[in-house]
Amino acid sequence: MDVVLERLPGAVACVRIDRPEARNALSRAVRERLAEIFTDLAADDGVSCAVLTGTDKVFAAGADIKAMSNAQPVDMMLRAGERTWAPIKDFPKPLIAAVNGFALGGGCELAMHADIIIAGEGARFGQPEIKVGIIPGAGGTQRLVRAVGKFKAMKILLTGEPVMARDAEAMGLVSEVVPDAEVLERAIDLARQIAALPPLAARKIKELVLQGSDLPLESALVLERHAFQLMFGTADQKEGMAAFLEKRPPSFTGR
Ligand code: DAK
Repeated sequence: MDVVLERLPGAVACVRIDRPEARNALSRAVRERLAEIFTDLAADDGVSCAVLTGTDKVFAAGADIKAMSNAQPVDMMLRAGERTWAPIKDFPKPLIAAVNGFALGGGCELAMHADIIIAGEGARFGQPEIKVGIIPGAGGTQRLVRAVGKFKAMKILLTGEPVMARDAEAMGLVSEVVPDAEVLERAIDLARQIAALPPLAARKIKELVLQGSDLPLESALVLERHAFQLMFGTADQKEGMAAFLEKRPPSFTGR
């Protein structure tokens, strides 16, 4: 199995890409399995937050170059790679990427599909597509510039050179850097912390941050206002506020 799904206590799922012999290159089989898993997790009421990780040496070295090297434009159109990325792009629950080692090309783009990125000190992020004569194909030219700004993004995209975790953190591409051996544990702890909070509020926050950042501010603020009002129809809002006022821990139900 190139992709392993583990359901963990605390409403957390851990998805691990495990194809070390090809540095976790995102073959069609890997992408189809990821798509299947994220479609299932989206519908699974027992999962409130997911962690996506690789091996201790590599998160993912990008799309499978061997499978693309002789392709023609029509082949790429017919493969419709975007189909397999869609369930990750549209995953409605918080997603944390736990990155050790290389996150290159499609691997860096995959990490950027997450909401939070925890990286090991030895992690490296890069978009080396230009070195093999192509450009990023899963949002690299768009998500990277939104994350780090034009001048950092251009340097990474135009040189193809990777950046180390600490530099990635400084430019806003990484949420937190921890020692390599602690990456997965930290990501799972964080996932449990988030999963213990009202899941409907978490989903709305994710939806608003992602949709709102591409809208004019006034339209985004209207979306936020409506979602804020909607929260008052949830049992978790009543419970959260009652628990605060009664000075007791809340017991959220996800309703
Ligand atoms: N694809 C296929 N095989 C790969 C691979 C890759 N991306 N990366 C590594 N491998 C394979 C190597 O070919 C080698 O295979 P064998 O020779 O043993 O058969 C094996 O993994 C070990 O690789 P290395 O010997 O190179 O291992 P090292 O530890 O020395 O180096 C490395 C690790 C990750 C630094 C290095 O392997 C590397 O630079 N890999 C290539 C990184 C890269 O250029 N990535 C960008 C690929 S292009 C799309 C969406 C997205 C994309 C495309 C389309 N659509 C929605 C349509 C994305 C494109 C890309 O990502």
